[in-house]
Amino acid sequence: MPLTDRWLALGLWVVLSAAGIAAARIDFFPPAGAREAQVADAAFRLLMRLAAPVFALVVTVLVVALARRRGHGDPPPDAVVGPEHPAVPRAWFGLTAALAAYVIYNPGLVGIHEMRGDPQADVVVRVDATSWYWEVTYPESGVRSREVVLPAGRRVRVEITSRDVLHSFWIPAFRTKVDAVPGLRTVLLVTPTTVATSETHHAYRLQCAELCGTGHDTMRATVRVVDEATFRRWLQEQRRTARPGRP
Ligand SMILES: [Cu+2]
Repeated sequence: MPLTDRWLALGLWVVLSAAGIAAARIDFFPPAGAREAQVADAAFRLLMRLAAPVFALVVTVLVVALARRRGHGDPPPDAVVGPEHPAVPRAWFGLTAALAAYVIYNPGLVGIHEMRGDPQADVVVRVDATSWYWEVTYPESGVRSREVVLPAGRRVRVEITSRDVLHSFWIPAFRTKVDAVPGLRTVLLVTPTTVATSETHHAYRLQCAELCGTGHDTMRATVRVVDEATFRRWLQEQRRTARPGRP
């Protein structure tokens, strides 16, 4: 390849890589309302920064091949089949394999440990999915509700199941999502960080994220993250006003 083409290719790669790395700073997501959401967003940004130079190199090679290395007609009988420089594909394979191994470790294993490594929780919430609504129970206080009320700054263990078909528990502000499976109690550990409600931001809603029938899109519930004193008062209030058989 002529020297000018090499410089052009290098320049294109640098510009595309820089654009990809800069794009990782854009706020793609709704506000992160939980410690786990911050971990997920940091993982996304790290993966984007690592992937940008790799993808930029693929695009650069493609552009150079199309613009400068096109042949005309049939290839000559003595055409070289295979790489011009055998060290290049070997280095490419080694580098991308090393990157893949690294991202399995971080943010893969490191991120899972940060999100789920500590099984301790301050509050337990049970969520039962039925086509097409959610029922929320606070077993420590015997309260049942149709909205999810959580204390900010406390680690919450959400135990999820379904009474009929597969559903999925998803609060966009928390990022993480867990299937509601009939016969199983799946677990989501989350630490809400910000006082907010469905009225202040639409990302604070419990939304089914598994296609479950004609009412799937309407299968949502209000989410309210409140300070701990308000949470305790709400539990007491619910207990006082609860009637047998009333959800
Ligand atoms: Cu659904």
